[in-house]
Amino acid sequence: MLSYLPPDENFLGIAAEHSTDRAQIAILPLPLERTTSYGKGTKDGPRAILRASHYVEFYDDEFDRELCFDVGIATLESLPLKKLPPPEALSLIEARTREILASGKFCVALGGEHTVTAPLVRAHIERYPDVSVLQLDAHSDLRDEYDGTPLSHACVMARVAEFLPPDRITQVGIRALCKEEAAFIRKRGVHTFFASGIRRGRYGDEWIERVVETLGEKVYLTFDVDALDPSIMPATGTPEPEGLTYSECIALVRRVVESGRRIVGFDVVELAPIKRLHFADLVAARLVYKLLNIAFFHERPKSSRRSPKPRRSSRA
Ligand SMILES: [Mn+2]
Repeated sequence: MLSYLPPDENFLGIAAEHSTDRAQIAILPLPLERTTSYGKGTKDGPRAILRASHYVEFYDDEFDRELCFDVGIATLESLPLKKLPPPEALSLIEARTREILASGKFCVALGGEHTVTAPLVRAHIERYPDVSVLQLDAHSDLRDEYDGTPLSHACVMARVAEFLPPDRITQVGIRALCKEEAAFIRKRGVHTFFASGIRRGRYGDEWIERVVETLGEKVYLTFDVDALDPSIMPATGTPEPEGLTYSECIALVRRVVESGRRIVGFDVVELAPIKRLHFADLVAARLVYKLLNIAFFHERPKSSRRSPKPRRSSRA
């Protein structure tokens, strides 16, 4: 049984009729923070995104629609991850994700540290065995262990590569990794698009096409907000210069869908909100809604609605 957050706490602040059982989209807040290495605060990420989302417009000009009313977006209560030992916390995430997918909903997880992605991918593989993983990130996260634990956020893709063939992982925006991770990429066939390579033309002008070609028909997207340049996304544990622009990320994800591939679920992780720097929270909230608009590109709006949409007043 899934329980949902009320309109004053849910994603976008939408009325109950569009944000409960009938919704096609489920937002799952995962405030996990165990192994942050530098800046702290990822446990506050989901709440900051939900709060900022109340200032994101329902309407998207590119798609000319209000997706939240066309398909519905329900926000689940946060999982009680704080008191559990890490392996149990990850099992709980996997079980809840399975439950969401079994109910026929599209799952969007909000981190929290990147560690949450392993159980999310595992649950999606069960439903979509041939899924590819597209990882937008500054860090390749392929270390075997970090700070003495294999369950660190810095190891999450190494954990994923234990149950998903490494050549079904595509990483974009990478600009910080160790020698062993570089060797892992070469030997195991991970598709890695380095930020330096994108900027220096290593993949040609059509680098987005090169990325998309590596993906299968179904794609799980894991978006570590540190993929973005720190100028637009400073609110993350380990910000790295020479990041991607917001527009580049959107263009890439859009191209995935335009190429006929399907995004089957995604997460946005590693937001560590900075007090009085609320623009970064809003960037993350807008990103989530934009990614949803892109992922539901092919879903036709309903021809009629049962009742008038609730409207928020002013946005000024
Ligand atoms: Mn990461």
